[in-house]
Amino acid sequence: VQGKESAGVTPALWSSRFVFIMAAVGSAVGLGNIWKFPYITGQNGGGAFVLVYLICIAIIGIPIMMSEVMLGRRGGKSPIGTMGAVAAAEGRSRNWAGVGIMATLAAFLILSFYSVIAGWTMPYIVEAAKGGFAGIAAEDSGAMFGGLLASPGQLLLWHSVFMGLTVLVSAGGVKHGLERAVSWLMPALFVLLLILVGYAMTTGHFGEALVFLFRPDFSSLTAESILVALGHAFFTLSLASGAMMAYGAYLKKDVSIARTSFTVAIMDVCVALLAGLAIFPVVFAHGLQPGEGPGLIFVTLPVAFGQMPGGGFFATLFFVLLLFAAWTSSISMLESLVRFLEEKGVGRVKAAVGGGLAAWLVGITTVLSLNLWSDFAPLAMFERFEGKTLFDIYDYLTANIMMPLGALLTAIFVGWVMKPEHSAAELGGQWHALWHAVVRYVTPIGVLVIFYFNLF
Ligand code: LEU
Repeated sequence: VQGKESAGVTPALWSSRFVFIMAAVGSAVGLGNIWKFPYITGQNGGGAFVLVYLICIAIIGIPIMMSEVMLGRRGGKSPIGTMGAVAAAEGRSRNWAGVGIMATLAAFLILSFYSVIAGWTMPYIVEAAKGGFAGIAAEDSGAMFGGLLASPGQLLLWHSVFMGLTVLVSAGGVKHGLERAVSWLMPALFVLLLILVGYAMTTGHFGEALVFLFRPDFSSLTAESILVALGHAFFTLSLASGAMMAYGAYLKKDVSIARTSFTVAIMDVCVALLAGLAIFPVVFAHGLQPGEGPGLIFVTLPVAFGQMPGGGFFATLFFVLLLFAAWTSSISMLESLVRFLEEKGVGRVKAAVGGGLAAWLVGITTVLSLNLWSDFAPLAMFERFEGKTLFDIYDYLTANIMMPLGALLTAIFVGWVMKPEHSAAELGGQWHALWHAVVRYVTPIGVLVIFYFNLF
């Protein structure tokens, strides 16, 4: 299966385990940790949701990450090519490529709206650099964010810039730009989050935030919150989107997939929890709503920066780092499609530009659903989608349906279709038995149960 015979594609392997970890962490750590995790935690009532999310990461996310990296390395192709090739090598139908197709599609849809949200960081960088947050009140911060959303022109501009940046790196080959960028970016982001948490401790509401995040109140937990937590475990680890499978294809044989996956998942979770600890004290200190929604960090953080000594500097740095974190994630979302097109004989530059352009076009519908189309709820005939705009629908469809479904099929494939000797050859002895039992039983049953309670 190792053949790299596909038309004109000669992927260079990551130069070390460290570099793969950096690329994988770069993909995993992004808006999902800093933008999405706090706001969905706020919407889903805090502690119990966080606990379910952590459980999902541990018993479903990590085993699926191991599976995807393993499949990617074994197949050595785009996720679509890999799934087809590995299935064929097992003597099974090439239709398993469908799992790769769904992952590529999910990544494409996510990229389309991810770019719009990532674009928000840029006007915030400008504003922070101008000192615009100094002493800002919560209402004014809310109004500033509202003003941005109300302007389709601004959103479109920043969405275009961000997609351009994504295509730029993708066209040059991921390995090239990524290796150096991510190795200083992640530590810097970490330090900055620690500084923010340090500030949050001075608000006098840190204890309240700790209780909110870590004391589970199961009465606030609904079947839908559990599905959101599960979906987010995949989203935040870049699973079921082809990203880890595509990056796994560039991984050297002698690297331990299990250890690497643990490292990536732990770093990802730490960033999310730090973001939560930085944000919720500010939310409580200023009487903001935890359930505020997608604007949560964009409304709360300027208030925090505005009161901090040196806040203008830290705010600028923070939004720059958030932009970079989103960038290293968006690159990975484009990768499965670009690799697939390359295998079909399209040149890398053309593939990146074409894929990026298509995602950009779809992204325009997200731009509009934040303003001109904010009342347009195309699936309102289904109760679940009442009041959901196109942006909400893309988010729901990818995180809550396509990703869990993709992960379920991946688990079935590695647990039941692939011969255990073959997965053992990639994963090594120590972890294999435990991993195999988990992907055979725990992951599929877990996902099915959560789906069941959401449908009925
Ligand atoms: N893991 C990324 C994030 O948390 C998203 C993924 C779909 C690439 O931002």
